[in-house]
Amino acid sequence: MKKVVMGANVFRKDFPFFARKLVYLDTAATSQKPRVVLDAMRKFYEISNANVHRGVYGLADEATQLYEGARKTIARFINASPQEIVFVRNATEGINLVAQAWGRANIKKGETILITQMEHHSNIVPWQLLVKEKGANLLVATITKAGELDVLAFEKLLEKKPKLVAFTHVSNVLGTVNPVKELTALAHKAGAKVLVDACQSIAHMHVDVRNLNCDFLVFSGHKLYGPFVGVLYGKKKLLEEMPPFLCGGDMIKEVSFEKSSWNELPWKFEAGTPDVAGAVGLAAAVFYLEGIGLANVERQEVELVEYAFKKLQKIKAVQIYGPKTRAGVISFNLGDMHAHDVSTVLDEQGVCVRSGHHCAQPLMGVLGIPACARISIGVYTTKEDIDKFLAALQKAKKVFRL
Ligand code: C6P
Repeated sequence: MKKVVMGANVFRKDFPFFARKLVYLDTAATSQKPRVVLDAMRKFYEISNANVHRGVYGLADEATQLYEGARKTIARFINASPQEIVFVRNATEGINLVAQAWGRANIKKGETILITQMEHHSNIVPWQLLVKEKGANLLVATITKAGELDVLAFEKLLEKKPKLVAFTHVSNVLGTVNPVKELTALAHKAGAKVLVDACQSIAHMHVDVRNLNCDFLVFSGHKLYGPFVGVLYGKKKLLEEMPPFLCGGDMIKEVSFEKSSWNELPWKFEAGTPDVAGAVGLAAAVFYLEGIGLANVERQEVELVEYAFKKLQKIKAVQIYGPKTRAGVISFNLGDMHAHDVSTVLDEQGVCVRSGHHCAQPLMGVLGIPACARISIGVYTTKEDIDKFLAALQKAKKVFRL
């Protein structure tokens, strides 16, 4: 395990991206990739490239071993079994898989699904389509003024006995860290299954599906210092009971013109040729992060986000959204300026921050704003990055005469 020296970022040199002299504060949208991930993918394409689960020649077996080895690594990382790990394109596809395969088989007319006001569109729209098709209802748990889930309101809605509760671990706008284990226990007590969207937590804190006891969990590899591949975790029994989502090659056991039967888990849910290099790269990202240690990552990020939060709070005309205790995301507005204008002025100074509705339009409505700007950090973010951002923001203030 690498030694973590607080205040001095020892990880930045692992990321070739930073040859570009940019202040990259958009890790919540996607993270930069360490050299070990890029090398693992390059090596796969250069010397091990073959399709998986098909050929019986040595090279094909080598590719299959690498792919299935990657699955074992991801499974160990979140304390699941490899059969419970389905490779998908991204978290969005993972949620759609659950909505279509589990949801269509289990949600009936008049039944309910419970989400929260702080969900990303990916954890709203698939459920909207499902309830529309089934004549079911979508309930939404409110957040407090501070930007935390209103647990009492959540518990009240559980009295309506939802079949499924789907919520984010960390809000991509507010940075709020939801008490997943407690919420899951409450939902289970009410008889619901639980889906956790771990997109914004997976790279920043230890996620253990057995400990959380959630039924499904999704995340995107590209936010975990890996490539554009995603992961769906599902409890084995549930995945076994579910019909397939996408159909075609590799997900079948036997096919005739009349009927087909399905492959074992997890391949039942992986139709067609998967992103093998993506899985290999994601496993390399996991090894990289484990080398640092998730506890060290969290400690470093909490310290940095506290620093940024305190400094931002002191700038007149800055409005911050979300609670004080948060993960590595701070959304804000500067006076009445549109967030896109703020982001553009920051960009002119080499500072990359996201602006807009952050794929959380309903949450923007709750906050009473059309958009906001957002900084988000990763293992490579330095105090110097934050200082440069703050200086650029001061300049933006001048430009806008605030
Ligand atoms: N949020 C952001 O800038 P995909 O696009 O499938 O990889 O991830 C979707 C997603 C789902 N849930 C949460 C909580 C998310 O933050 C995201 C992606 C990015 O905030 C891009 S919109």
